[in-house]
Amino acid sequence: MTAVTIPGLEQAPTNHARLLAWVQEVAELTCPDEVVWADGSQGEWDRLTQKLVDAGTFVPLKKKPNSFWAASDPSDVARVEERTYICSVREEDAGATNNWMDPSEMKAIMTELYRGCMRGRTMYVIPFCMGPLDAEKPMLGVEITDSEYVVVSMHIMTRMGTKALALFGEDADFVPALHSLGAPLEPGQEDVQWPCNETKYISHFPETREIWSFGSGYGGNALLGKKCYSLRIASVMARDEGWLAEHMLILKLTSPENKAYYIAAAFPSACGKTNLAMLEPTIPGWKVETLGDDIAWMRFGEDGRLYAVNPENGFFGVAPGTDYHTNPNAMRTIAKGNSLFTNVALTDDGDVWWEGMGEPPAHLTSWKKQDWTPDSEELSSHPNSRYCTPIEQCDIKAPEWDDPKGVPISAIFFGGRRATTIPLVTESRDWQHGTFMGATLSSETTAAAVGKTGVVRRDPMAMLPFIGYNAGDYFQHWVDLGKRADADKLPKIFYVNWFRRGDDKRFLWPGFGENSRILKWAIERIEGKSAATETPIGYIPTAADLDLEGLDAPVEDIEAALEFNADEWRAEIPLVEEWFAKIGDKVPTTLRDQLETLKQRLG
Ligand code: SAT
Ligand code: MN
Repeated sequence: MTAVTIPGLEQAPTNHARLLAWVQEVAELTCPDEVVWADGSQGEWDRLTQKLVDAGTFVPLKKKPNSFWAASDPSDVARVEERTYICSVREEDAGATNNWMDPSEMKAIMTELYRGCMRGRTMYVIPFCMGPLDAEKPMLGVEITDSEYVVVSMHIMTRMGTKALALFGEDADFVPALHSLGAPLEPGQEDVQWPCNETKYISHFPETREIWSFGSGYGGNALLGKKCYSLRIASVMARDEGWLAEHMLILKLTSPENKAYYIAAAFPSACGKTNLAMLEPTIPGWKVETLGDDIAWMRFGEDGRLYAVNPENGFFGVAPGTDYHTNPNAMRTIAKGNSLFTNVALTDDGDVWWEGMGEPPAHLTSWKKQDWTPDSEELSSHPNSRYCTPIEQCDIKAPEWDDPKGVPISAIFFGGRRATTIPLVTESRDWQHGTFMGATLSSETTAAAVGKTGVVRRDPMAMLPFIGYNAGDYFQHWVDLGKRADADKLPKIFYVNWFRRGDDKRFLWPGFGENSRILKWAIERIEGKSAATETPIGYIPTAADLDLEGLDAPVEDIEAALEFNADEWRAEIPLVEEWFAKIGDKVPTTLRDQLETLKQRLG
């Protein structure tokens, strides 16, 4: 076979043989017009954002420097969980919570989809590094994509381009991540503003650490360093190497005595994780700084504590609901510009707007590119619309956010969105009990994934769509880590629910900045300074145990939010049993014992 010549293919800025061979192979399969190696430079950003403006995909914002508005195809707005596959060699290694297909079968199907799929487009090769570039073992990847939107988003969300490629040498290990919109252009064919394909596959090959994505341009399906690498593939690496890759924010909490604590917290998508990561405490003297809003990689340090690193370089936050009241720090971060906004509304004077920002302007262009007025029946912004902005320009980033050592975690919070049953906060008895809380975590579904919203589903460790292997084995991994570690060096685990409702359906807890009161109580528990009552489900504070000074909420509501209700919990047991039955034989004995203990305590 003679090698095809594709402009740019020969100009590779690396001698890395495996990378070169893979790029050649993909180019020959997908047939792009040219190949471009992304360098991550300002010039590249300017060139590609201009190209997207010319194509009608981006509208430059007049009110925010170097920022752009994009509206996707109305069908391509969220992660597609039913099209997301874990293609392990053995089906049982994907487990009951993942879609599975045999790797060679999937590769055969997708190879045919990829054949010629980049015709008429440019193929970009994006070397990237998840986590700090100066890590002892930098976590490298290369995304090949035919989407300029993906390249510029990767500029924000990852460390990429020349500085990442410098770490590859001639033989460094990397995760190959192939992405195509699946929208080839015939000669003369005019492009659409958001190319994508009705057929979508988001496939992961855990044994060979590969990612193949086709048909979608949406963040979680297309920015392959994010959920695909940093959670699905990294969770498999973490299992094999004895660490944790988790769907968690990382925040630094400093007390009035100037003592710093680091907290990691897992919530399902669109449950206020970004808001908590950037919280402004309402209690005097306490300070929050942020290290990350979505993903934490946690490894044991030499001192036996768990240290967390954020693999990402930007925030990809849900826009609706974000404003100067709920998340002033996110607002200040995006106000600096250098940001992308997808599926929010565009104002007539060239700014962005979304539901939750207060009084709407008299006229907007909606995310569907239609005229919108306050009388319109539809929302101006898609509920899963997003801002994408660099961590670097967040005023409250902790100075150590980029430290390759990571930060020692004192507490882990698991949270969900539940109208009933789950108290505002519960402290676990120990790591294994905390693992049980995490493994049985539940939440009402949100708009972050395609499908019905508001349905209660189990979302273990907020990782349901992100565990790259069998969920039972994943629980076992958590149990084993706890057994291996020195118990008093492990983070304390808490279960929170900001979303409990009263009989009249109103929220019982005001949330947002007031959540600092719960963080404070948790830290004081760790310090042995605050009280709690033991209940069958763990330790729960009374309203009197919390610092509620200056809180504008009726104390009866707080008590109702904190209530342990035995009847509600008895009703929860069959749901947990059903969940464990779904996971099957691999549910760890330790967790089955936890369930038995709970049943006995409930009587
Ligand atoms: O999947 S994304 O990372 O695009 C957003 C989310 O669901 O958290
Ligand atoms: Mn997330």
